[in-house]
Amino acid sequence: MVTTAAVGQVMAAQANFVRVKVDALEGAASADEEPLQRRLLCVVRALLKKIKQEVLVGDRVRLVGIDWTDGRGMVEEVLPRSSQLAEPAVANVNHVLLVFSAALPAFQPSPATRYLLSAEAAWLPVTVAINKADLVEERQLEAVVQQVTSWGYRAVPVSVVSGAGLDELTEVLRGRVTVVAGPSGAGKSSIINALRLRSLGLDGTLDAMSAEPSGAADAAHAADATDAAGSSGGEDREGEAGEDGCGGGEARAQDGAQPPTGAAQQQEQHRDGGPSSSGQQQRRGTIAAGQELPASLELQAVGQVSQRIGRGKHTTRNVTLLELEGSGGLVVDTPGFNQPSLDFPAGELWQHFPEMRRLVEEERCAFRGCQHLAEPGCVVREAQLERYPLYAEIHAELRVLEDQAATRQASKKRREGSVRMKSRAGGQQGAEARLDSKVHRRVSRRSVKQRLTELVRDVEEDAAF
Ligand SMILES: Nc1nc2c(ncn2[C@@H]2O[C@H](COP(=O)(O)OP(=O)(O)OP(=O)(O)O)[C@@H](O)[C@H]2O)c(=O)[nH]1
Ligand SMILES: [Mg+2]
Repeated sequence: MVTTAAVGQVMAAQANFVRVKVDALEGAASADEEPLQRRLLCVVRALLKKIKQEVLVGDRVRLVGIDWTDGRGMVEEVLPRSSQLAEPAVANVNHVLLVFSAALPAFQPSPATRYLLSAEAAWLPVTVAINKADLVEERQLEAVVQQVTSWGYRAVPVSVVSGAGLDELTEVLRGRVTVVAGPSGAGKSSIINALRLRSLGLDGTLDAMSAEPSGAADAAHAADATDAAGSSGGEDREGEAGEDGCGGGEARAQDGAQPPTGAAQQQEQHRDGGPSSSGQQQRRGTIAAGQELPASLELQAVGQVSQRIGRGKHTTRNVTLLELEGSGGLVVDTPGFNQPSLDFPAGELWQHFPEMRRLVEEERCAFRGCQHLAEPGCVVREAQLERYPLYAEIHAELRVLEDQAATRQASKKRREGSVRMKSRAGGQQGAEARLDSKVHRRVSRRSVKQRLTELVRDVEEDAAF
């Protein structure tokens, strides 16, 4: 019997396709099939789209209509999620690894705090990696690690050049589904590549991959040259090649790494320019020097840090779920952005500062619902925490946003009023109460009929798949 239904996890998503790794079958497989661990290129059932059921990277899904020969299938159902992040949009994550660099770009408490807050707002455990340890003096590195530790986080110093900290990170990520986030250029993709190669018993340091580390003299040169060329107004498209993760090929090199060539050489790749890209762009890839890479291994693209603006160039463009062999861990590489947006109530802010949370949990703040701002005798306010001024600043920002939202809402209500005029027969105008949209209004028979017709068509389309 040939298996045509299975369960799997969405590893990558783009446009109308998702790439699903199969991990359980419904029914028996035929002897000549090896469906487990297969990656299938899948469409999403039209009915799911109709009910606005999004299919996210990380989702566990039920597949039907599987064609093992062509490697295709259809997502019929999204299984219940244990968590869902909005930015990046990923499901079933249970840990966040925030990557900052000690230098290039330099570690700065204020932007770092905003990244930490946006991770905290997802109510997930957070670990911090301080990357590029090779670029700073031991003393300087220790100071940053101490600072982050004093905020209440586990901080792991890492260098993808020397390999320091990679074993510790492997342990931190073991058995977890981790989203890796942080500023562009901090080295998220480099760390992920290094960990994945390490998990296969290969050398994943930048040297071995022949990628140029930040701070390398020729890297500065290359970055300057790119900047000087004015690469489409600072919008560097490096590293986009092959990032869709949905190409359907089992053994496709994703972000620069190629199937084994055995040679430590730079490789150029090309990609058709998308609508926003100005024609074809070339980019530098990474190749594991003299190492036998499994043909199915897809490494992430690694970009340069701009010497001019001191930031990364947003090399990673898509959210992708990647496996760490042996440790059972899954990691999600994400595009770095410059400043994460904070979108939660000001009253919740203190809970996203672990050092404040600890003080309150130890019942050292006597006031219920205390905002730790103006309340006299509040121990949190008087504890002289290093990040307290940042807390006050961000609290004020969130309050302004809340006030603006409330004003907008009130003026919308005022504008609309509670009565509306309606034309009656004979050109008469009459007043009637304005109902809250879509609350009291009855759906017209025509729309019901139209919806049913569309539904029948979708069901027929799915059945024909
Ligand atoms: N010196 C040094 N350079 C590093 C290290 N890790 C990464 N780099 C370099 O930092 C630059 C940016 O690395 P990426 O891995 O592309 O950074 P990213 O965080 O994924 O960036 P985005 O995808 O743009 O968000 C590259 O030139 C890497 O070679 C490190 O530990 N030491
Ligand atoms: Mg990246």
